[in-house]
Amino acid sequence: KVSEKANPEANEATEIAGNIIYHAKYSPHFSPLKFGPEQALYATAESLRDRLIQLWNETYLHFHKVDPKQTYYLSMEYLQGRALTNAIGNLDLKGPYADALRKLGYELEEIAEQEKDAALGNGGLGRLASCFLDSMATLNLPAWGYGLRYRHGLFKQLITKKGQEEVAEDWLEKFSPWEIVRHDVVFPVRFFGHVQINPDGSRKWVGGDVVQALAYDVPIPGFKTKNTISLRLWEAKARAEDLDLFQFNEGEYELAAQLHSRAQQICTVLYPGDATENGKLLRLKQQFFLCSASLQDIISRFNERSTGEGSRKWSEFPSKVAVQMNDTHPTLAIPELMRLLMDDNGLGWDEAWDVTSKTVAYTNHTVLPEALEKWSQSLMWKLLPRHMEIIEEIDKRFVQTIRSTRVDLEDKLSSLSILDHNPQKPVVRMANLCVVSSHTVRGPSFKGHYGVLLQVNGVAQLHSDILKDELFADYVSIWPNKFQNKTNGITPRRWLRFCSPELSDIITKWLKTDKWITDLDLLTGLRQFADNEELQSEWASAKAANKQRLAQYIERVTGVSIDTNSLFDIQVKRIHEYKRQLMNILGVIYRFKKLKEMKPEERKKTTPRTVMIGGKAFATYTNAKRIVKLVNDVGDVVNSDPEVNEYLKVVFVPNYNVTVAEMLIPGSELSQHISTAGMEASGTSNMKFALNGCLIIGTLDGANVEIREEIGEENFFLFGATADQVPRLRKEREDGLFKPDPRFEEAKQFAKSGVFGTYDYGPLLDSLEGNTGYGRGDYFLVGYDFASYMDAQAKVDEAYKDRKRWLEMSIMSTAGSGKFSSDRTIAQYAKEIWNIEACPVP
Ligand code: DL6
Repeated sequence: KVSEKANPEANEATEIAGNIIYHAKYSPHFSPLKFGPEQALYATAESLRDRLIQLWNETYLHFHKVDPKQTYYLSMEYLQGRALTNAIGNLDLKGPYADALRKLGYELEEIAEQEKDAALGNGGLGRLASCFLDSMATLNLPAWGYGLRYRHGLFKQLITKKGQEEVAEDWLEKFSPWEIVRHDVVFPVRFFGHVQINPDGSRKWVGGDVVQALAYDVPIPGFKTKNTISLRLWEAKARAEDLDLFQFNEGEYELAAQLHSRAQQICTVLYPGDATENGKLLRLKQQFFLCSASLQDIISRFNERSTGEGSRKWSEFPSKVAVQMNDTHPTLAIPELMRLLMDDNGLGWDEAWDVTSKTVAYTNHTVLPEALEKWSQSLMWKLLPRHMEIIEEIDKRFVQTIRSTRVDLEDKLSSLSILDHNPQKPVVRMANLCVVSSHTVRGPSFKGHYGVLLQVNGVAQLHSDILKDELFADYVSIWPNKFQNKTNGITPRRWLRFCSPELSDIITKWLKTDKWITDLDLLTGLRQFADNEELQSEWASAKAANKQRLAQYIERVTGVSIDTNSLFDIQVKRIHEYKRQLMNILGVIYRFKKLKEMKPEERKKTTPRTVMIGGKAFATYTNAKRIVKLVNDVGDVVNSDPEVNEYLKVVFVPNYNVTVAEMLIPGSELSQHISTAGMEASGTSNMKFALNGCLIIGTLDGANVEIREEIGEENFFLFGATADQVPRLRKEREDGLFKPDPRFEEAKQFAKSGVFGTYDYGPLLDSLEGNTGYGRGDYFLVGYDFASYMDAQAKVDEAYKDRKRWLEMSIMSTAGSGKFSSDRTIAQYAKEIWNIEACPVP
């Protein structure tokens, strides 16, 4: 007792332990007689949730009182991962929580391991949204995230003899201790129906199905601040009266509950297959559901914060609300806001348009044609008839303006307009709708300066340049100032401080401050010590510990034992042909062949490597699934080859998600970011790896360009064509002028030879030649880049032999990563797009 009095941390630990016991005892979810690791997780999480709710309430009340302009981030994806370690870290309670759990017989890490990932996303776009929330809270910005509460997320990836198999993921199997169901926040969302014209000429959308959007709030704590914001996830529910009791009592159970079942489908999975009309309809419903519920909520908050002197003027709306559309998935926010303003609140077209276009901003995350959304006009008329009227009107007015002001663009109108009237397949082009509707706003920006807010952005400099020069070039000629760049970023809390505490402590020790956690540019202070042997030795021990932890994990989940002295080479991201995992595995195949051909004493001189590849292939993407299968087949053969497996191991890491990334990235030494130049918008895993002192082998694509600038070209293994060479090279490939490197041919022949089993890899490998891929052979230029890729890999092998030089490069990678903090990205969005200011809770 005496020592506890003298030590406030011990006091806090005792209090927390009591609180955990309280939750374990009174939890309605578990028997009070058992306190296993799972109960301990839920009780610990609930004890933290109490604190978060307190902070969240204070934040909400403070925002309500100050009434600042707020940002609302609309995203179909969030990859939150686990929340326990993050919440404990952000609240700066690691010591007390670890002590409290120890008193109860557990280690904090063991309990954290019990938590399931909240994986409501697919890839970089979703994880970016989650990093942004962390930064918004940390920077004390008045902001909200809005998304959908998918019951099963994307899918869980199983690796079997057949390759990838998908099973439903169940993050809500028990329940999520983090979410707070808000029975007081419910909005109706309509689908189908028709437009009714009232006697005064106004229009109203009526009939159809109405489902309820029910809010679940996930508190998002900032790092060492009281500010705790909200990720509001919507769930779809039918009303009780929608159950047809008459039919039910007639025994027609399915018919009776059809509205319930249709409502339930909306939040079942992320990205349901869209090959069928039903699938397309469901995806469109999901997008509209997110937009409609969120906007109704935003409008009700705008009205709730009215000053009391009568209702607010709608013209004030853009000075209180910024809506950020994360890619085109939430584009329906535009016609929905117009509808709510005109049909429900009586604004005229011009006034509603002025408000809407000053409120919305759009981030583009891809130039891939198949990912640029287009919705069939007939489907839109069926599901959202009033919105189609509005979109037609936006398009008509845009076309009229161009015709009257820019005759030179007449022949471009068919591609610039929002509606594509191609008689075979009339569609709505969502990116065009976003660009036309997001206005350049002139207004007072930070600190009273008169600024211009530019409302369409790309996510890395190269990508934003491509948007301006190619994808949106004609729009740029109309609105030269509408487009800008916001290079992506990652949160340094989750992606260094919490996932690699050893390396973080070393950084803090050498910088003599932990302020780098919120001011990442301070990492440049490490440059002066990069060749210091003492730092290098500490750095090497931290890396070795992380490699050890990773090796144990790999053995546990795959059964493959890996050598911690080998070079850990990792490529983890969605499996896609443009990301070129196929080039990676062909390089491995070539390496394997050469190792087999070597004499034992020659092999001993090579650099031993463990190549790890992970990522999910979309369920209907055949070539991506073939790549997964190939990596696994190669792994089976290589890892069991007694001549070679001392020098090469190949592991496919199953079910890649945020938690797996937190294990892989700190233990990495080399990571591959090898997309065809011009195709990866940014990439964010490249930033996470570099921050963790991992060297990059990569092309000049996406954010690689800026990473290389920051960390120094001598610390980056560069290869491959540049974005401006790609069109010419594709043409040469098409015209049969391409002369393949013999190594490329050898690797392909070996892959086809049957060494890796009986699966027919012909169709996959044929996509690297002939007339396949995107209609032309080797669209992603694997063949062209293979030679320089293999040369760069040879340099990696040599560099790894010089341990001192390698460690110096590793330290320089971390030291140059300051720019890639999502705090920097979000501060730029706040200032240059949203015009919002920090609102710290006192
Ligand atoms: O901006 C986040 C993230 C980028 O880092 C990736 O480069 C980009 O591929 C991804 N984009 C998407 C959108 N759809 N596709 N493809 O996920 O955004």
